[in-house]
Amino acid sequence: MKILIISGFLGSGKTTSVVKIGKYLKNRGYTIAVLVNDVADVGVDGQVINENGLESKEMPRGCICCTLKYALEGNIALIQAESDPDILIIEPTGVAFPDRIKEQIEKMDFGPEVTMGPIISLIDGSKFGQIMEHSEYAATKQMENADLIVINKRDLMEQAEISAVQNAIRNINLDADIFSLSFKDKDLAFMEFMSVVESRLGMEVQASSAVKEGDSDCPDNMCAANDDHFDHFNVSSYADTYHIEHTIDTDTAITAATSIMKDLKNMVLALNPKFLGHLKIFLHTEFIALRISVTSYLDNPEVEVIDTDISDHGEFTVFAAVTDVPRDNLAEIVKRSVMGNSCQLGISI
Ligand SMILES: Nc1nc2c(ncn2[C@@H]2O[C@H](COP(=O)(O)OP(=O)(O)OP(=O)(O)O)[C@@H](O)[C@H]2O)c(=O)[nH]1
Ligand SMILES: [Mg+2]
Repeated sequence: MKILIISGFLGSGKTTSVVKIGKYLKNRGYTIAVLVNDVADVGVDGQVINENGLESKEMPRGCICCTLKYALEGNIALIQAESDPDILIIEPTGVAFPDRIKEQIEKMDFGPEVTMGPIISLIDGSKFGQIMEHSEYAATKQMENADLIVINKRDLMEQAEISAVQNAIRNINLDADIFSLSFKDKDLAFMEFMSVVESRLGMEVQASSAVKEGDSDCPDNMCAANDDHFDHFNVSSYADTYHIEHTIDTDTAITAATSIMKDLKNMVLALNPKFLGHLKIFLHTEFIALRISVTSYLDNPEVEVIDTDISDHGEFTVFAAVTDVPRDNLAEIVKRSVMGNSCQLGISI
């Protein structure tokens, strides 16, 4: 089993890339499992990944690079015992440091059958300036120890901007292969990227000792996490799941999720007009599965309908992880946006 870590700040496109990379590798004949870690009490990404036809296990409530390292060990052992896939893709939280995770896994005793593949770090190229301005030290750390760095969301960038971000990243990491991609769209560059990923997955058996004990220069206190607050990016998080007590049609589901997201974004803006992070809603009913995301003060809510065969009772999860807003306020505005809109749209939860 090879382990592929796909890291990157909140909203950089990790889950989107996990789905795309996972499906690609599955089509190439590899067996795949995904382990996904969300910062808040309730996860969203595991549901999105499952709906896209990949096996995933979710680890909510904390961060696998600090508070959840023992749970990480237990989950990898379980996956090894249960399905022992060719490739285990790990999506850490957006506030995790990938070299810490790699270092911890290498200290765990899974035997020679478990080896590390490359660390992939994503950055939302269209928000590179804002992210570096807010959290240069932590964002730099996420890119420093990556083997492959992807400037994602190329579709939102001009060529000159891509080149400038490439140069800035080259100054941070002299050795990594740097790609600019759009994981969301069909993109020829994705095939080139995947051929490098596949060849790295093949050769990493020898390279797996690259991070040795004590190599990580990320001090323990940088990963301090209390009450869903992650100090190094000053990110707080809150999430909750709501059951819909009756059947709702597809239009009502989309309208409800979009209105909740619009209100939530406006309420976050009122508390922090320059917020970064990720507001996301995952909703499914017996007719539809969809997710909506906002990854900063600059974004408009984006609805993505997921092509799925799974038909289930109505339920949705609202997740918020943003910079410089206290967790209590986040909890309150998530509840207010959900209650206000459900009531207005006649949805009982
Ligand atoms: N325009 C554009 N949007 C993208 C691209 N990749 C991802 N997105 C969008 O960015 C938002 C966040 O994507 P996710 O894949 O959920 O990001 P993430 O890094 O997994 O987020 P967290 O797990 O919450 O940290 C979603 O709305 C995606 O559709 C891309 O290449 N271009
Ligand atoms: Mg994700």
